[in-house]
Amino acid sequence: MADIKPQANPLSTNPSEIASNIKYHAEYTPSFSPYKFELKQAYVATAESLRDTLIERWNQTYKHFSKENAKTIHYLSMEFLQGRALLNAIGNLELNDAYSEALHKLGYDLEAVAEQEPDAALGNGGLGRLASCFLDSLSTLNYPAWGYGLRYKYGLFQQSITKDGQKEQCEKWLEMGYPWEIPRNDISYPIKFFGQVAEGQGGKREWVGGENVRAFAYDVPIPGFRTKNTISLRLWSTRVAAEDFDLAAFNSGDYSKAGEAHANAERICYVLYPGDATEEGKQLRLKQQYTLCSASIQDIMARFKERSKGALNWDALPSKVAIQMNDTHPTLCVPELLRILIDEEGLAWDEAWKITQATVAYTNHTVLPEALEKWPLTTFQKLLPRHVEIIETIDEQFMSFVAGNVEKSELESKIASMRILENVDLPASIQSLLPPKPVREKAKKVKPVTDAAIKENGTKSPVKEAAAEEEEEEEEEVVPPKPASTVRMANLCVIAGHKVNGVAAIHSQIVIDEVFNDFYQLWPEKFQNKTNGVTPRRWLKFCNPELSSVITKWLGSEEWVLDTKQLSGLRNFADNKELQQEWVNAKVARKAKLAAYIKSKTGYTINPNALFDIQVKRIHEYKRQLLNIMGVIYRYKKMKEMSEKERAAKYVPRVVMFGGKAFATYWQAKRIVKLITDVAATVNNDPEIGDLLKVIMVPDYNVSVAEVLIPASELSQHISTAGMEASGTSNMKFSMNGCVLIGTLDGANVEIREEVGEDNFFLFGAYAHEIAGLRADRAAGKFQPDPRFEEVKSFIRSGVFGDYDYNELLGSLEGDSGYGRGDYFLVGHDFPAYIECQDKVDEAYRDQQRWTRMSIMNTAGSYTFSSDRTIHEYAKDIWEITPSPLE
Ligand code: HBZ
Repeated sequence: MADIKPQANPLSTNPSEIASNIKYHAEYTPSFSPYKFELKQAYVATAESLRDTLIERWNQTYKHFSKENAKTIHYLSMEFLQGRALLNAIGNLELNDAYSEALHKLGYDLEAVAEQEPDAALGNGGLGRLASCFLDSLSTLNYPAWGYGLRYKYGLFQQSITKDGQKEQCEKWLEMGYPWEIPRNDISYPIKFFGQVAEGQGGKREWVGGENVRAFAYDVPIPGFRTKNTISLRLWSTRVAAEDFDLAAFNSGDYSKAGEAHANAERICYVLYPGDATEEGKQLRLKQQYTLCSASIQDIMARFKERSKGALNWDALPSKVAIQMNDTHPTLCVPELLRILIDEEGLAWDEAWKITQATVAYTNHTVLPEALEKWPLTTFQKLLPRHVEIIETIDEQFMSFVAGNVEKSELESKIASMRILENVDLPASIQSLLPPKPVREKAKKVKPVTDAAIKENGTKSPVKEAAAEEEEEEEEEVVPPKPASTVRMANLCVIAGHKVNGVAAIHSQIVIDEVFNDFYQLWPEKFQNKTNGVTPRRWLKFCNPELSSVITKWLGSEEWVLDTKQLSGLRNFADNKELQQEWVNAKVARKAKLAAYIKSKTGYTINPNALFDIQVKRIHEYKRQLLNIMGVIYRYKKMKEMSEKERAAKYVPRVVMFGGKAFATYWQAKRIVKLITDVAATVNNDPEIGDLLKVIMVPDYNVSVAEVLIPASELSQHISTAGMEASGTSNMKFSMNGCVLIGTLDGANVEIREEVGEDNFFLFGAYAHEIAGLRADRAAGKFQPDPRFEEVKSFIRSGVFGDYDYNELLGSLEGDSGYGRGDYFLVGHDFPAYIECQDKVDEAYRDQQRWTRMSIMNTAGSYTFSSDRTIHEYAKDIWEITPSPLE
């Protein structure tokens, strides 16, 4: 170590020179005291050394894109779940050996150094991780692309698991600095909120007054695999520009007034999804969305102008720019693009609308009605008055379009379901198109329910009270208070986007048949499916080197990393004993690593020979972690009722692992976490059960934890109520890593099962088309719960797992308890099928040869779930872009 001199060797691939470059960064671009060179410092200096190469490639890539002036995709997302970058960058650049050796010379181990990196967790689940996989594929496949997001100061909260369940702590990924980002101090845009719209010269709309902040760019280079192309994830961070600092207030000693603008501006990028129960919270969320959209649109337009070289023609924008809205969070890019084109660039409405429509497209990721974003019109009006005018115009023009395209008798209901503004009076132009209302037999005296009446009635239902009065005085009719007016973001996306896509075949069909069926009738050509995918670099090659080497050996080359179709070639060897043995060895190695990890994080010792059964995803009622843990409880109860011999004969040893975060105010989800931890505490300490069953709640599930869990998995659970999970992407990662899935016919499970084969997938549960009928039956009191389900609920209530009051959780599974929606997610209905299917899992696992075959068939069948395939499809069918490799 002593003989390694600090010296800048930015692009070297020679281990000694890399070591010098790392030392150079530790000493000449230090983020730490130069007297220390410990693991943390070694990590930062190593990251900075790699960054040199990334910056070089990044510069060349965008210079090249600019020269080619190729059409570019701009992927706008409120979430990017990047995870760690070091091993991913080293892997994509194929510098693993060089960096290992360089660090070795400096006295460090690459893996230990990489462990120092905090996860960049600027997202909360599948939607955010999908965006990150897409960037990896865009870069690898050489597509001209930009990712756009927000640089949250605090990432998704850190979760700890205590005896009371989940606790949240603030996350601090930026505390030690983030060596992967390049602050672009020269790239910033003004963002305005509030103010008024005034009429300027010639009727021009002018948005004046209000509050101003500036969004500053931070670029995170995204290297591709086996290519020099390196694209950028541009994250915006908000600050106050010097000219908006209130120097007079500061000098007069009014520091809070002077500091207010700073606090307001910086708050925008503090956290992802701040609570939105209050008006302030709603405003903050809209401010975040608008910041992302406005800064990105200004950036995109500035680049277009620059590349136009004096021959500016906005009509050409769609031939150079594609914008993808990752769910509805970036919807505001529609009115923002229109606003700039019309108010600042002077285009006429029709032209601007045509350009906007041809540029933007929308991906839907959910069918849950409560997840389809709606914002109160009043909040919108205060914060973005000019955008409301624009949205009103889109709404009105859309309604006239509907009037020309549907039966007159249906017009009112179609407009009500599809227009953007909800509970807003129809403009006269539309009103006049509706058929006249049938004349009532007898005009009634109307008694409106006023706010004052509601207050007077206190907790009594004003509607019931009024109804009682109506009985006495027949002439009166009660008119309920007018519901709040809202802006339906998804409707705006569908109307404005030239394409709308779902993320798995079954989901896209539900989007067409149910969620947006009225729109589909109008524009069938807009709707597409783009089944999700995951990057095989991070999710197989890098996280599971043991299995990757086996795959490479048997396929004869490593081409599968870029062409996953080749994985299907493994089918030819699924019964080969030699491959089976190597396959098992790889899995065993990863299971040992996971067992050590579990020990270090939870203190529990798990049996590495047990079946590793994993469910990791956000905690949500529809994902049914509750079904899983109730199955575990049933298993435990039956084990307790058996003799030791019977137990051993019926069950294979299992470790059931859960991981995932519950949104901080989602109480029912937090109760599920609490139940899991209570069950774990009882089962894991039961000497009678020993290694036959262990339950683990893995704390603080994130991308890096997934990279440890997934390669070690043997069974994974994807057990959502059919029709509710748009796609799922961890199902793809598990399958790719030779894990067998137990699941419902939901999301991408459907396609995974088709590819891996029915015999290699444990299917159970109601089908999507049956759900509505089952819910109706339930509501009509026709559902007879299985006695085994009732047994589990009573067992929990008996206090075996502690004295926590589980009535609110269990009540959600009952029809008339008043606690929930009458088992809306049909846990009770699917329970018997689920536990019977789990018995089949035990049986299959007992035959290790059969199991290994199933495992190989899963990896082989996962070939189509690469995000490379997904990105090629988006590129061709939606974005119309082509690759533009360097050199
Ligand atoms: O998007 C997920 C879907 O649940 C999952 O099925 C799919 O695979 C994945 C990628 O397409 N959706 C989310 O992760 N959604 C959110 O996290 C979300 C966040 C804020 C919202 C609504 C949804 O307001």
